[in-house]
Amino acid sequence: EGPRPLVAGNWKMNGSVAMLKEPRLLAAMLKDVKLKADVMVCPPAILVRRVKSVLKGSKIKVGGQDCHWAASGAHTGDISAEMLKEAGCTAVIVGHSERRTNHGETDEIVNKKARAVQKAGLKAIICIGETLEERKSGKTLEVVTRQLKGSLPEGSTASDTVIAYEPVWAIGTGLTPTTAEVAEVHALIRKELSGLMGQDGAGVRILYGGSVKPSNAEELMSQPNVNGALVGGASLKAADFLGIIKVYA
Ligand code: G2H
Repeated sequence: EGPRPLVAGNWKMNGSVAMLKEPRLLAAMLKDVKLKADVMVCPPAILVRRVKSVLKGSKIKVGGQDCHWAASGAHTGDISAEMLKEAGCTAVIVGHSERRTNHGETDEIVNKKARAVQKAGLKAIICIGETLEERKSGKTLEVVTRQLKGSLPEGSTASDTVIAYEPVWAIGTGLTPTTAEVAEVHALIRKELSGLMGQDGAGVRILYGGSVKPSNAEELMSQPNVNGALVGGASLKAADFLGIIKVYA
């Protein structure tokens, strides 16, 4: 038996006050469901407090999508892990491929952000994953290993760290790796985590992300070392997200 799974919804730059009906609906639908997994939604930072209040009394957790590595200071436009914590977040996604690609975030930057998240007492959901070019040239395992080693702060523990494997070519494209490909990468990540963290490596949740939907969730989530999902598009509608969460009902 592995760690307790986590299904986290990454809204990306989607959402509005009108959309708050979705988490409200989700909370109502999950109210009496006994789940074998934790559930989290990660809305844009400006909606965190409102989502938090909509989810009052529910088990559903709230997370941020990114943060700065500093706790405060002259960083126009940025927000810190401390701020997300104060708003009610218990985790922050760092190093999503959209951050790495669109904002030039390197493993070194992701590492600093993850450390800031952990220092604030939150869980860092660290994203890694290869591009299509890297997959085609047989570099997947090498890239994933390099990103993991570079992005995982020293001293990380099973309780303050979650890894999300998201093949870049599977993000928002409807394409997913085969179950064998997913299992292969997750096994590698588990092995590397054990090398880097010792015993604690076995307790780290390794999520799969990239075009997870109700129709493929069961199969993907049943692979060894897959301890939940990071869900983008399919987390925006309560009914779709529920269809994925139900794997753990
Ligand atoms: C991958 C995922 C969520 P989607 O980025 O992080 O998005 O499920 O839309 O592919």
